[in-house]
Amino acid sequence: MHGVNVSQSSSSPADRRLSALVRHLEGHSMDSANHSIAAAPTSGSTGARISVFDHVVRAPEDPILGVILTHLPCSLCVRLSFLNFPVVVTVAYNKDPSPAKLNLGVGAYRTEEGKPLVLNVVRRAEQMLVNDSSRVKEYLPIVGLADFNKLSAKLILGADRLVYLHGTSPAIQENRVTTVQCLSGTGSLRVGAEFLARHYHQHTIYIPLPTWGNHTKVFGLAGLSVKTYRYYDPATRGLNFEGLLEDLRSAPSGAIVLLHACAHNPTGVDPTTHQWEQIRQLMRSKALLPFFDSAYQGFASGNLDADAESVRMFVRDGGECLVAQSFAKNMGLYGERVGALSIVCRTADVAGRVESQLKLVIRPMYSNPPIHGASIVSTILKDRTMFQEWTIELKAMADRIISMRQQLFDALRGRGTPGDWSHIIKQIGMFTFTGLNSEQVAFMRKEYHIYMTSDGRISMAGLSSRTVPHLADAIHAAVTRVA
Ligand code: PLA
Repeated sequence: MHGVNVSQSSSSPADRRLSALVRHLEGHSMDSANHSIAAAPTSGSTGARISVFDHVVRAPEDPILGVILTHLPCSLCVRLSFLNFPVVVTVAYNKDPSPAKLNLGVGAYRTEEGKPLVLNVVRRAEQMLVNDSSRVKEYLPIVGLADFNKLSAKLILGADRLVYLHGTSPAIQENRVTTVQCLSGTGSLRVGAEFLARHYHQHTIYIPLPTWGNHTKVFGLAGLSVKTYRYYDPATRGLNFEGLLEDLRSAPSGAIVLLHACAHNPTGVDPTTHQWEQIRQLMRSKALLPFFDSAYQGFASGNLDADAESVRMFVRDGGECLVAQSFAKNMGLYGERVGALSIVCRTADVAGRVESQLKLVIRPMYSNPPIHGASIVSTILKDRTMFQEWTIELKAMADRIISMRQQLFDALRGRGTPGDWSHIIKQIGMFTFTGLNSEQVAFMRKEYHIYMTSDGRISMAGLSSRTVPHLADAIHAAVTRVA
């Protein structure tokens, strides 16, 4: 509270309203006796009009999945963006009647026709599941579907060369990995975070600056203390490698470090193999614990092995790490919420004990995970033909995104748009971190009906050859007309 302490008994009604408004804006609950929630009856029969939830303040919308807040006064916008809540969000796009509207906010793959895509191999797997009359809908074990867990670990940890999940990581062969099925990437991060908060001696986690907005909340709510390490350099629109090394060097020994396995969100900037190796050496020398977030395996380069290489480097050295995996993007299973948390340990005995404790995290949280998505994934991963079919469809999605980068870059060059736009083709994965500022983003929304997050991130997966010219026109206008 910023010195606001207006007594209810001695203040005027105007003072009291002001006080209530301040409390509302600052998210504090009503605390005066007159508004005691305990005194408010829950039954409607007494005629009471005060809800027991009257003190609940409206929460800000999610910057990526939420609804746009067009009515916010500018002063509040400034305050919210200062607090790291980008106020421009994407789903309000649905309310926009313009036929030219374009949603480049959320990272969800769209076809050249702008339609969501269900992979053929996924449809086929679902058909097989439907036709299999032996399938039942009983609860899964707390840790999920055994086949799914085994195959997911192989997919990410793999071996030096992965030919249809053949070569196996030594960590898997030695039984040192425990894998539990979780609710997509987010759920895997959350379960891992809860486990670390209970059982790991260091409670500080370093996350890159910037990073996916939900990281701060997932780790903070689990009880970890969240700090950042330098990652992106706006001047070069590339990696601030020296800053990154310096920050990790000065982190306390044993601290947890969140690393994006590939296709860093939102910047699209990844370390090179050589830089990864330097990061690995530094982290191992300081006993920093790697926690990989792998939300885009196969989506970045079109190659599942190449996109897992950073993780495998850390597993090959025999050290420990955590990996959160998501099948939302690479199998297009966004709404199935299917993912896995693997914890690579030193010995099989430790892995067994870790798994027993993961069960204690999961059981009171959601008891056990859902069966359908995991069944689709394991059906595909355990069949050689289906696996290969998947890799082909996955590569086609990645290639389309890469070609959108080239087309957008060419369109801006063609228009003579001021600035160096080569970062569009250099960045990797689903997003381009354009470098457009929040005023330019707002301008593009208002004048061109193009929606993106207010940090200037655009989802390349939402673009098509048909919409590139519209986006290029908008960027050109924004850069030339809005400072
Ligand atoms: N980690 C990173 C780095 C992500 O970008 C996302 C999703 C997740 C984890 C979580 O994915 P999942 O739980 O759906 O498996 N980021 C999206 C969607 C694509 C979102 O914000 O939820 C994004 O638009 O940034």
